[in-house]
Amino acid sequence: TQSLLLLSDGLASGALLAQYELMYRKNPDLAITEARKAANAPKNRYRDISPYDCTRVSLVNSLTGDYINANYVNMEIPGGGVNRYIATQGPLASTTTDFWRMVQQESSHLLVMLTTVMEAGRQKCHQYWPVTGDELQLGDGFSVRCLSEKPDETGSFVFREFVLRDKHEQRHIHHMQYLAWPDHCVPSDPNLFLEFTERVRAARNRTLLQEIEESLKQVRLLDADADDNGGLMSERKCAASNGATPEDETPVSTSVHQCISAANPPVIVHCSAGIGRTGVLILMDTALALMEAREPVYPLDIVRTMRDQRACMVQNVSQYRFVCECICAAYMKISRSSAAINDDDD
Ligand code: PTR
Ligand code: PTR
Repeated sequence: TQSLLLLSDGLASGALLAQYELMYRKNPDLAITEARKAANAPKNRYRDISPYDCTRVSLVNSLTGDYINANYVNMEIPGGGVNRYIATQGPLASTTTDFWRMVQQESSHLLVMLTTVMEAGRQKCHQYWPVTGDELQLGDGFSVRCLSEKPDETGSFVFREFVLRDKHEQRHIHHMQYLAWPDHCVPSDPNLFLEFTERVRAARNRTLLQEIEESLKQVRLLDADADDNGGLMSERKCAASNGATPEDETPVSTSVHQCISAANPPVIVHCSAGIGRTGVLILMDTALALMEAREPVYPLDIVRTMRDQRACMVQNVSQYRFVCECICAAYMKISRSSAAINDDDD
């Protein structure tokens, strides 16, 4: 309630927006050098939108170098772990294989797309997936197939299912696309935007749960193995699978924890440049997670944390105002539903 009052007062007085205007777009202390190298420059969709070196995603399995215009964005939720994202540009035709290599490398299951391929007669993103039933060959036995494509009831979103296949593995990917949201703008309907964000949260939680179950199954298997081998095998294997050096004293709970954090893959979010609409969605999703954890929401602090990981996130003041209004609306929705529950109790 305190946060809600601060927010709605700040919006009404304009103070909130004035503070936003004063904030740096790019953290001046963070270097951007890789993006400017001659070999990497053609991999950027926009000359003025580049990833910081320190948080950029470095590809280990690309034949054309480790560079991609993408940053890790980690948002800590006190008492609730870390919401992990990768914010990236809409792939170019020439970076499509790199994009899918990133999805594979990061074990991501969820892709969120906040642009359409064409807007106002201009290409905003390469169509980096095949049509339903088709497979797109990405070279070297690597491919992506589209299993299904379903619009939602309102025609505002499209949901797709992909299978990403390499020689030795295959991975199921969910794709969620928001259709009616041109760049530099805000969505036409805040309720639809809230609904979309809630759906992204639900999809992430579903896949996260599946991953945790999978990891726990592995731990149980390894524990059974350890019983056979009389000792600490499970921790060793688990730590090794995380690239960590096993400590003989590692308690089992620590190894389970490591497995679970390895099972927290980032949600990959992109629009055209990967800053405006992508920033809005990550801000909203983080605010909802904070509300759920009963933590206060300070939108400007969230924007700063995001801009310390990818420059220019939440591109303009109208986008910032829009999210602040949506956060207020989400607060009201929560307080209405808890009031309704209290009424039921009476
Ligand atoms: N030109 C961008 C815009 O107005 O959207 C903002 C921007 C500023 C983008 C700086 C990137 C920047 O990084 P650099 O100073 O390294 O070019
Ligand atoms: N130089 C481009 C421009 O200012 O138009 C960069 C750009 C493009 C910036 C799109 C933001 C954009 O929006 P979004 O990040 O939501 O795709």
